[in-house]
Amino acid sequence: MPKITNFKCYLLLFLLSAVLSGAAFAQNPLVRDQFTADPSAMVVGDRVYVYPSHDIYCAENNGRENWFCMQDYHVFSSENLTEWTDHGTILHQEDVPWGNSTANSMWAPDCIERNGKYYFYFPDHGKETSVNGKGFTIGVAVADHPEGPFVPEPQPIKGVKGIDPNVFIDDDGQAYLYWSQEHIYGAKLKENMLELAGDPVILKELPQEGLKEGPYMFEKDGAYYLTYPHVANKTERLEYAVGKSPLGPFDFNGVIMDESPTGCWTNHHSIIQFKGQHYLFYHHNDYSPGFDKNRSIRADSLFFEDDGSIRKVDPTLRGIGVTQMTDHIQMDRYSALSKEGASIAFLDNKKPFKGWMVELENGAWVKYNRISFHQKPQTVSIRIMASKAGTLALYSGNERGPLLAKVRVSGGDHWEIIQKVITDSISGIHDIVLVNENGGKVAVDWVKFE
Ligand code: FUB
Repeated sequence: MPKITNFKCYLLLFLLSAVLSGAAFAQNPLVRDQFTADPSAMVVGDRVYVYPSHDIYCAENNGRENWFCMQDYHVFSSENLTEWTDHGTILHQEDVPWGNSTANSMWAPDCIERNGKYYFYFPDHGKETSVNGKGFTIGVAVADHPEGPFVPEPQPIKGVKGIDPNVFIDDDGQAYLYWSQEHIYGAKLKENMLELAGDPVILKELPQEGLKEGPYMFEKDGAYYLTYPHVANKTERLEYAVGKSPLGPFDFNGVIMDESPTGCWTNHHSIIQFKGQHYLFYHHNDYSPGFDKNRSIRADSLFFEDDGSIRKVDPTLRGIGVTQMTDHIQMDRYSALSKEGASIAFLDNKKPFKGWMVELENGAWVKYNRISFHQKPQTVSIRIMASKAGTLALYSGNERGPLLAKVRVSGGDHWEIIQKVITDSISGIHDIVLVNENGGKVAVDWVKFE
């Protein structure tokens, strides 16, 4: 019988607990086994919780083909921004007492904590409204914990018609609800977080032309940032306006993220500060390039200039967080790629959730940054497929070294896992670069150290 070492035991237990708790390993997109959109991120202590919409595919959704179809919400959390745990369904359309249980309209939500309770705001159609009309209103479900269970209130919030709720609590304790319906609206909330405390106002200093939706408010250094997706040209891009109070007036200040390079018509975001760094959560349609109502949530770091303006965020595949050396390091979620001879493709076009590979022509390279070598690795394994025999070089830092391993591939167009002994000692946090040094085209799935 093979001897099971302590290390193997821990690894088995870790993998088992990851499978049981629904852990997902990050890079972009963050969630890798289902469609997710409209991420609303919230920091609770040492963890980040993300409340996205949950897109599914319905061939004909309530008579409207190829439209959004969302029946429930999951919540995901992480303490390292790398491993995300799926806590499962927190609210289903059938559980909303006032909602139309077949509307498939559980659009973009938000969640906020107040006095130890978690208030989850979500749009839905009421029982009486036409599901394809402008019948959206906004409800609240309340929980004692960020992962639920959430209990929906018997009625939606009075005086609110629209979608995309966002709640912000100012330093003086006053809470505000924002939402959209042709315009972006804002209103004070009562202390109970369940009722409006005053009439809604239209936040009208925003661009007049083109759809605006998905408001997200935050405060930094006394400035109130009203951020929102806006169709300035063909599809939504993320913009922001700044004011001196939560209900404005606001001045348009710029673009946070340009239109999606993957052709996703919508974008929808949230911004948090976690352990001293700001992050932008948003979505593209990574797993569904041909149908942009099946989206995937992502995150990238966000930076402010000295004058308080937001530096535009370029969407990356690498995303955020530090990757452990013992994880499958998905090189196709690269931090840098050679300009020529390198490309990304699905492993299986018919099964997108299997993920991607990076294809490297002779001389091309791929770099992956921020890997934690928490123990000195002895070996590296690479899952690879090569058209013909050749050699790849794996470096730490950049393509000039130090060299970690030379990997000889046999060719023959089949996937193989090649294990090599590491030639240099490495510890701490490092980047790695894989270079196709000679031979034909290779496809690389992942790299892993032990
Ligand atoms: O997810 C459905 C809708 O698409 C959201 O409510 C909008 O913000 C857009 O992302």
